[in-house]
Amino acid sequence: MPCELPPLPYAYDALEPVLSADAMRLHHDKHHKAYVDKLNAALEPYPELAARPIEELLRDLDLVPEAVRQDVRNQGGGHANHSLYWECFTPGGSDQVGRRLADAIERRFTSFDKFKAKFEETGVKLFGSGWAWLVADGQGGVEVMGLPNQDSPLTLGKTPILLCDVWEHAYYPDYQNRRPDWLKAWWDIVDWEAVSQRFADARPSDRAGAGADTSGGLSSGEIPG
Ligand code: MN3
Repeated sequence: MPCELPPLPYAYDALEPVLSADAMRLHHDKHHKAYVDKLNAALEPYPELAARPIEELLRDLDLVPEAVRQDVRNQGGGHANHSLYWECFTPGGSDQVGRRLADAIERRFTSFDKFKAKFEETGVKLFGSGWAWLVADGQGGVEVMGLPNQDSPLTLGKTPILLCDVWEHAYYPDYQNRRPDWLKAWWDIVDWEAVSQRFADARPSDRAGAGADTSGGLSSGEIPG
């Protein structure tokens, strides 16, 4: 059962002026679709893998056959990440941060403004292509992470609840080389109601503690490959 490109949950021009209709069309119809097509091609010889949700394969990446593991990581990650990404936005944004999530953010970052600064800094400093993430840590808390390429926090036992694309294709059409401007502007379209719901739905993870003794933090390159 091949993966399908999910339709955008709003019109192409619904996120203007933060993201232009042209940029959205290119990003969704070309870039996201390319990940879907390449994932389907890679999984064609593996119908039993193709039948499983991509999030499940990313969570159990070390169990995916080696011959196709890198494709699941890159193309499958690209598909899963973008699918969630579109769900992070709503026209005009929503500032309805749920109580539990607001508390978790304050516990971790002391204030919402400091969280935003940390998130922006993570996105700006990420070298090359990748994503900035807000994740549920599986123990009732949240963390900000920067991961390269299409690597997913699912592979690290975390539940992604918000992500910002800092690949050049995500912001060059509207912001050219000004990545910091993109990271400041994108807050205006974030759907905090949806993000809060994802945090409420995040299950405790039996793997969240694994590896915590190595750094206690989240740097890139911890994903088994
Ligand atoms: Mn992208």
